[in-house]
Amino acid sequence: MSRTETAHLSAALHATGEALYADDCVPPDALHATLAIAQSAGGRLLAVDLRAAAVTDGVVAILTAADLKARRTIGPIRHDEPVFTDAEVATWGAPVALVVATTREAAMQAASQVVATVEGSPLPPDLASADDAGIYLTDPHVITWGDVAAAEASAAIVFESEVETPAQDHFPLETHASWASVSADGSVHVVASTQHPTEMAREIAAVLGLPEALVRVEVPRMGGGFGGKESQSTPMGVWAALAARHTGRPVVVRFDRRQHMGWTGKRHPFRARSRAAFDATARLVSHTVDLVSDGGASLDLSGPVMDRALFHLDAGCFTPNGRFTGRVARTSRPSNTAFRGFGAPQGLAVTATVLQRAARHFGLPLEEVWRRNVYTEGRDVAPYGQVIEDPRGAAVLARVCSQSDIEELRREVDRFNASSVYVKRGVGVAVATFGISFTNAMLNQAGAVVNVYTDGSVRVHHGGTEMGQGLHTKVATLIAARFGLPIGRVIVADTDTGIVPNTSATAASSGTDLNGAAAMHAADAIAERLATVAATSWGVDPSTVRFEDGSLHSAVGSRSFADVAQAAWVQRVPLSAAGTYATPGIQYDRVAGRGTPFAYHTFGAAVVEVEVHGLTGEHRMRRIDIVQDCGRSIAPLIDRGQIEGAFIQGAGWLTTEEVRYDGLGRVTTLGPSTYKIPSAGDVPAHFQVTLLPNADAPRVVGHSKAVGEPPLNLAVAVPAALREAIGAFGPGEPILGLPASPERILAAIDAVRRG
Ligand code: MTE
Ligand code: LUZ
Ligand code: MOS
Repeated sequence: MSRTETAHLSAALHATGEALYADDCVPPDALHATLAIAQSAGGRLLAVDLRAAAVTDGVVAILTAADLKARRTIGPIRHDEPVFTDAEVATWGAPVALVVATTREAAMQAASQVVATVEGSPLPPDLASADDAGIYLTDPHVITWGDVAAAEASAAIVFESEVETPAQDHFPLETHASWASVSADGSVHVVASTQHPTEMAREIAAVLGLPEALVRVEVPRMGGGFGGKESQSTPMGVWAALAARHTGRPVVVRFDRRQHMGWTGKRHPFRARSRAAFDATARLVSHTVDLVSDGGASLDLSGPVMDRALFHLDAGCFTPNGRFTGRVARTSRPSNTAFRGFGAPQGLAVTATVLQRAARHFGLPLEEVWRRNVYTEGRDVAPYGQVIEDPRGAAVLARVCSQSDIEELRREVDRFNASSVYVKRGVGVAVATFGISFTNAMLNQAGAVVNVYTDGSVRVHHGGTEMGQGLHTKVATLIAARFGLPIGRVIVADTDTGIVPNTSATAASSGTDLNGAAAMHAADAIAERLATVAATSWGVDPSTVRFEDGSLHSAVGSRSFADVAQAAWVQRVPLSAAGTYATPGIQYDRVAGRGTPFAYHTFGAAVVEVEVHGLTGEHRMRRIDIVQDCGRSIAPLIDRGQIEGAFIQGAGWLTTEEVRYDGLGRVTTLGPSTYKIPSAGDVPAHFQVTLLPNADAPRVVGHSKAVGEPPLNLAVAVPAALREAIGAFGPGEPILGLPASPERILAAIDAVRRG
């Protein structure tokens, strides 16, 4: 199986702007719907006055809670989100009505005329006040192991730290959008921008009171999801379907950037209180951490996000004793949700900060402290009891240190800092060990259908969605290689719950692992049949038939793939197959805090050099080096793109991106003028990404490893580098608030100078 550098199958369409997204194919007779919100951050809804809105030009219908005839609430885990608010207003964006009109402008105009009367007071507006008031969405999840008291008693040093990590907007270029139409037989067809078409279909069926089999959700492609469309696209489809049934016409619901940013959830802010004990050799001997996250108004996916944060508090480091607890606070903010990394970056950020304190205390380079602590053979049991198989943290770290020539880099930085008064440089290092699998074991399953046509072309349907990450390209690459065909002969169809049902979200970086394996099972079944057809014609054993260069080969001859497909059809041998996959060997007991939640782990390491301006607090990255374990990469170009994109997205989270809320929990950063995601100019000229060589992962499809989220975690190297640079301004310990805005960097420099 040869692997060439396949580009993203949609690369040309993306570049020319010809790629089609959900709302590019809205029928011309479609109506436009938009939400009317309570215009209040919380309390009890007493009345909704629709009179002015109803007489606005172009308005066709206005739907409210009174129009709900079956289930009235939705939500990915707990059904605690009203489709339309009829009692508690929990957050600013609470929807009280859906205004349907002939144009988007008319709908927006009318929606602004809806008047809701709300009485009472909102929930706490932020994590700290909710925690103080004891308002939570979950019970604590606790993982304890070993003997903390004994470990601390014999430790060389114990650090107490408080670490807060901020929110982050997903900022997909394509905002939320779905449109729906209803046929005469009552069946519902939805075209949606969602990572989870099955959940959307299920919730539409429940809210409309229909059998799931009558609801079909299709996903063409997304202009980015980043987790923001794992659960929070679902209501878009529900609203569109309700309105389509009510009016008998296709209806499109889309959020503009202000609505998207103002009304939808972000990455969860976290607060951590940590007690970390090290022995005299700078090895962690115990770690006790209390995590609280800001869940926002409803539960959404906050439970599993907290679980993943707890699982990644180990930072891929062997910690013999400890206690991790996590609890989700309830606030008036829009419900926070999945975001690339899914809690893991928040967990890693805590322990990475602690390791850096240890490095400073022991006078060791940060990479040396990582080296002494990462899982290695024999020091390889995670806090949750799983043995980390084939740990590669030390390998990626060693490679990235030599790739970046870190010793020389540190010498140069020291020389520079010795002669530069107002500008200082720093080097940051991080290792990211990321567990692959949904932590809820049942979600780790997938399905696919493969059709071979008599001309030898192949069409693949699988349950995953394409959001730019290259999933379809990877699946096409796998199937093409299985059949020995050029990738151009394999078409991956748009995702469709009518063809592959009961899917999981395309999330947890497992899209290729799960759907690729399911598609391979289907392809294997067809390949065996084709091999038998060809082998019979040659009088050889089918197991000796090879698929290569567009043909089937044996010791006695070759026939083209198309020729064999045609012969199979003539012999009435089926050319279609369905395949499924379920990850073996995973389970987790949440009460015991023990199990094997992950199929395997991925490993990455980064070295970053930054420069900080002491008068303005501005900084820039000068160099980034990354080594990432992608197993045997299925598509190296795509993996490289994922690593670069994820790292820069993580750097944005920790530096320039700052979601602001007012005292009611309302988002005030509603567009790119006030919310700064990184752009091409923020990427340094030296940005070197290497895939760990000879890294086959034997039990994963194509012997590859997942890549979508893990490298985002490596961005914790950026604040590490900033702290080193800030530390060069004076004698004090650098303590840096996040995101590391110029104001926070200046404050940290000030404190360091004062000692
Ligand atoms: N890459 C692009 N271009 N756009 C995205 O929205 N989402 C990320 C990652 N890479 C995303 C992306 C997230 S949050 C996940 S979980 C994975 O892609 C999902 O896809 P995969 O499982 O196929 O890797
Ligand atoms: N979604 C989910 C996820 O439901 N469970 C997970 O473990 C997960 N991990 C990463 C991203 N999304
Ligand atoms: Mo990604 S946060 O798992 O959608």
